[in-house]
Amino acid sequence: MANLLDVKVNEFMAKVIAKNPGEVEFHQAVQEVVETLFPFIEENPKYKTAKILERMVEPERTIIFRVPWVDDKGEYQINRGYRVQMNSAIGPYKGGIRFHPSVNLSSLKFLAFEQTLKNSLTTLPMGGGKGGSDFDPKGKSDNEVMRFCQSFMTELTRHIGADTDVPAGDIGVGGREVGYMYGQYKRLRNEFTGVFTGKGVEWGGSLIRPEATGFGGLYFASQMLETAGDSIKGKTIALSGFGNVAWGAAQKANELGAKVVTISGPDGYIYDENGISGEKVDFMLELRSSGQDIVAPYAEKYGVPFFPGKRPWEVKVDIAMPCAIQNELNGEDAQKLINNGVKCVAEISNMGCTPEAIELFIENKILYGPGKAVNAGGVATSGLELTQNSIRLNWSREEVDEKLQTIMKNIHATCVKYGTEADGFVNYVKGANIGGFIKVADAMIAQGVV
Ligand code: 2IT
Repeated sequence: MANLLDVKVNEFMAKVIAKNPGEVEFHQAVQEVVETLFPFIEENPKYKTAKILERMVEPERTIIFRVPWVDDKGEYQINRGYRVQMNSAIGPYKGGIRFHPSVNLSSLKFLAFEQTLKNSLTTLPMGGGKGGSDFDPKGKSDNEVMRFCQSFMTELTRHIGADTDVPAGDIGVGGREVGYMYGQYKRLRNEFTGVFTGKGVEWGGSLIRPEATGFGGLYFASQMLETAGDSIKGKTIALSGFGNVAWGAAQKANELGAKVVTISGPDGYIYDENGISGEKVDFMLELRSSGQDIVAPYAEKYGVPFFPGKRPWEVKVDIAMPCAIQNELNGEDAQKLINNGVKCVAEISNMGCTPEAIELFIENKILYGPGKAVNAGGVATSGLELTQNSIRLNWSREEVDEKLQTIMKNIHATCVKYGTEADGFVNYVKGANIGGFIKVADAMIAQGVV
């Protein structure tokens, strides 16, 4: 049976690869999902008859456009903008906008594909989408960022809407960029609507949204440990990245009694054995607003070691939490973590671990939570922002946080429901993929050939 399934997965993937040549990140994301879903689909042939997977790997719509702008020297710059509208079976397309030099059609298709399952896991009515540009915010002035965002939104405006497609932030897109894009949308459409999430709290944003991805990741990791009869209290944590996600994660880790010992940037990582807490967490915001994309100044300021060009996965910790970008933790890193006795790997970045790393974690029965479950608190809180926009009310921090905690608990329970194996080990990859798939698939069947 296993062999026959392998053959079927390979046949399916051969078609995906032939139809989407060179889109390696997209192939990777689809492969992971297909591997865990095929056995489930064999048992539930209605999904096969309706060709749900074949439809899900084809975006409903992909928009690619020119983004021209003028830099501070008066020179013309041309970037490429994208919006992948992947799946609207259960709600308007929903997903972030990423500004990063690595952005291309492949990375956005992988993100939009993951987003579809992730959004379904949140239980809120949101379809899947993702967008962005190869624009590199590093070293750009505020005015350059604004001109770029306005140009990007001038085209994107005609493709989005509060009931059509609702973008948000992602790597390289924070409150400032959301503000510039929302402002331009509003100007062009003459509408003040919940067309974007991650808005400022004064103009329709939700409390906790900036912290939500990191908070949710910690809530999820807590659940993983508790289910395994352990607790997050007193654990040491390696975080990668130092942006919005790592910042929220560090705050909640401290609140829950854990100790964060690393953060990282493209330049290397810092190791703070006393723990990154208090004003050191706030310093992460300063690092980010410098626009230099480096973490080394933390080491200078607090007199701790900096490891240039290295990733934090060589440090002995109980919990590893990738918070930066796809494929930031590979097989070699996974082996180092395992040798050092890691107990839990909770991926807060999207597809942070390579397939080799995931295989090693699962083989060694390490608690491994995939991004689409662990980081779903971000988009879930976006969903809560949209609800607040619709009812024209703002909820308190406590109200939002309580809802976020309930959502993360439910996602965890869904993973346990569909991912628990015969020996009691929870395969969270399987649990998240099947749990996210069912609602989307059933909606697609109900809506006919769409
Ligand atoms: O990857 C993600 O889930 C996000 N960047 C957040 C998307 C959203 O719509 O809040």
